Amino acid sequence: MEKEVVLAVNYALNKGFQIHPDALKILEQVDIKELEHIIKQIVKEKSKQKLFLINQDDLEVFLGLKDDEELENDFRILNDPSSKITSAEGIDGYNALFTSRFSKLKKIISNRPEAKILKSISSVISTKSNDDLYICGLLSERRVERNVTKLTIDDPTGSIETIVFDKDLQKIAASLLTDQLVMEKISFGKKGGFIVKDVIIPDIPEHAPNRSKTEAYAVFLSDLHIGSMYFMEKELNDFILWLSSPDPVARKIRFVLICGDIVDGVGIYPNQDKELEFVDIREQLEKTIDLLKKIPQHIKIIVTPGNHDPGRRALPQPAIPEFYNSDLWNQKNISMLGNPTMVSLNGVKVLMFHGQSIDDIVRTTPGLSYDKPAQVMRHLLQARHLSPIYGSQTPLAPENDDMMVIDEVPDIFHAGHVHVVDLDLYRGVLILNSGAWQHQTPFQTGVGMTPTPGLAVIVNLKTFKVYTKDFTSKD
Ligand code: D5M
Ligand code: FE
Ligand code: ZN
Repeated sequence: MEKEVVLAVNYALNKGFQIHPDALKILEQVDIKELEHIIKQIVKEKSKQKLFLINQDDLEVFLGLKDDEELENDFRILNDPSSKITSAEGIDGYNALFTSRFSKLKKIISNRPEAKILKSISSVISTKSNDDLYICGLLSERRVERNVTKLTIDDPTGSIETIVFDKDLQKIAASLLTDQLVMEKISFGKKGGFIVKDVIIPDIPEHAPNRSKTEAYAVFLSDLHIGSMYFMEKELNDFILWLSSPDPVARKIRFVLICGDIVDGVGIYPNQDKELEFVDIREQLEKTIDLLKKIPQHIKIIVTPGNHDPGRRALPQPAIPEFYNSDLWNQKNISMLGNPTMVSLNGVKVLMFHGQSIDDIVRTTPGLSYDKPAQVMRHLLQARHLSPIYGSQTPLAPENDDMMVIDEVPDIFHAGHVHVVDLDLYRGVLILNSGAWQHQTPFQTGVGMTPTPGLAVIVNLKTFKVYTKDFTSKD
């Protein structure tokens, strides 16, 4: 018997305990660095219970070798665009999309008292009044000229240019995202023009999140980029092996969420083939399923697409088509869903969105940056829209229904895309960006983007406590 095992056994014996021979067999297999801690904890717990025999069960429960069957793993799909995608065409399609966006967001803002006295833009333009008026519309343009900010907003009746003089209101105006819904309190200027006296956005109310009744954990991942030369296979594999280990946290994991850029794809950017280990999309997906199959069956895996995955590029995206890899679709514990999607994990509502729009927003909104994606996500919650800016880099499909509107406030808002782990809590909603499993690419080095790859973001669904576990080797 190893010296450490003898010491542990003597410790228990000196405290008046007996150790069952089956328990001893397990003790002999435990990592010797952990032994002292484990035996002390078990002695402490069992002393409280006045039970002075340490048996196999005690050790299995303590080491998490025995799964806690009480842990719930209730999974539901609350909203998946995959089956709703219609692809309306051309100008008519975009008119329909924006009409849908306007009416859905107007409904969201209608719980504000001011919404009861909203005037249409055409009626405001054609009348003159000394009273303050309220209007609302989608922000089509923001211009900063000398000391003023000009906001142009559109509703289905017309378009109006409004002027912001007030310094504080100009700061709010600077944080607005193009094509988001804005409500304005305006007055008629003495020299003409419409002066903005207040800016109101849809926003989310203070939110009391749903919690899991039992201490089940979920792991949040994204941007694996399988197939890329920079994919961190060793680190992701270590993470997957850890899921089957006796680590007490690993034993409680019931869900793994993968929020887009599962594979690196083919033909996504110029000369991508020079940076690919697998140049065939099917090979990339085969590699993916080989890895995912190593995750224990009692863990539910949710896979949603990003801009590198096969299928439609424009938002909303349907699930990665079965056509490319039927194995991914045939696993009992894998759910293939679209982007964005809302799922319920033991009652906790998680909104998953890859995060393509973050690029456009960082580029056009002062004060936001790639190293703080959670702040950008906060703006999306405030705008109640996942991808407001139209006509920039993020392609939006001309759907009749704007599925990118955040109708329902989630408990957890999960995105990826920018390869940086970041967390925030906004009005009770846990915002998290799950980083990546790809080393910094030459493109990212060139533009000065510093990713934080190889971190698993783990959330206790009962307490909402967040852990990040680093799988990058330090040697
Ligand atoms: O994107 C990862 C991040 O890097 C995301 O913020 C976009 C940016 N990125 C990566 N490649 C490009 C190119 N070619 N142009 C502009 N921005 C880029 P990912 O979706 O993982 O590629
Ligand atoms: Fe990515
Ligand atoms: Zn991406």
